Amino acid sequence: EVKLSLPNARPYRFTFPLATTAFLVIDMQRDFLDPDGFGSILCGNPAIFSSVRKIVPNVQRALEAARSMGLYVIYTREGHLPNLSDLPAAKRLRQLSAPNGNQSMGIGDEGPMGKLLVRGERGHNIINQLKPNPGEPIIDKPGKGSFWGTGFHRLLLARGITHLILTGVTTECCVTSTLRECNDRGYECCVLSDCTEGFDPAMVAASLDTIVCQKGLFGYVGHSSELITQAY
Ligand code: TIU
Repeated sequence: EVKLSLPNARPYRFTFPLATTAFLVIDMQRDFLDPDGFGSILCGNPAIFSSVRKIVPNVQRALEAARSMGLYVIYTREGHLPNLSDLPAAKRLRQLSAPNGNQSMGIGDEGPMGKLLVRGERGHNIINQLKPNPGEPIIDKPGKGSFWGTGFHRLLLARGITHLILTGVTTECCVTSTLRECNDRGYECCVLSDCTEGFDPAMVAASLDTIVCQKGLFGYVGHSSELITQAY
């Protein structure tokens, strides 16, 4: 069995078997990365919002390394059915915004890239810079975590996945929700710190610190440079 590692990960070296590690690209959708997407409208702060874009080249490089190593690449997208039958009120009512006193907008409302966070709309799709390769699975999820209402767990079990390397947005929301859900199900997880971002720098930092607290309460935090070094 071939094992690789990220020696300088927090809280200590992350070792992963090549054959049973998945590389996750979480919610790198126009709705979270484009200035007129759901995330921008929700976040309401163009300066902070634009910081999520800076991880795109890092995720591109890490993804290419993962593919060249033969890691199992899995994408996720957050979004809802066009009739919103999978959108609970508890989510709909908490994901609204009214920037600059404008009319409040939420999931399912018509935005510049189609209905916000709705499957099949332009805003819902993965950004062009990170297009999935043919055959790479895309998990469409109605929640922040990747397990509820999806075939994600089945996919991991069918492949015998034991370890996951996580990238994507946002750190404080969908990335840590998925990581914690994976941790409860027995998966070893490592987030790449330069390949994740969020809508609040303090929350991003606290989210990453919480993963590694108590000698790795939820998992590891590593850097893409160490993954890339091993790939070539
Ligand atoms: N992908 C993801 O994190 N979805 C969110 O709703 N993020 C927020 O920060 N709200």
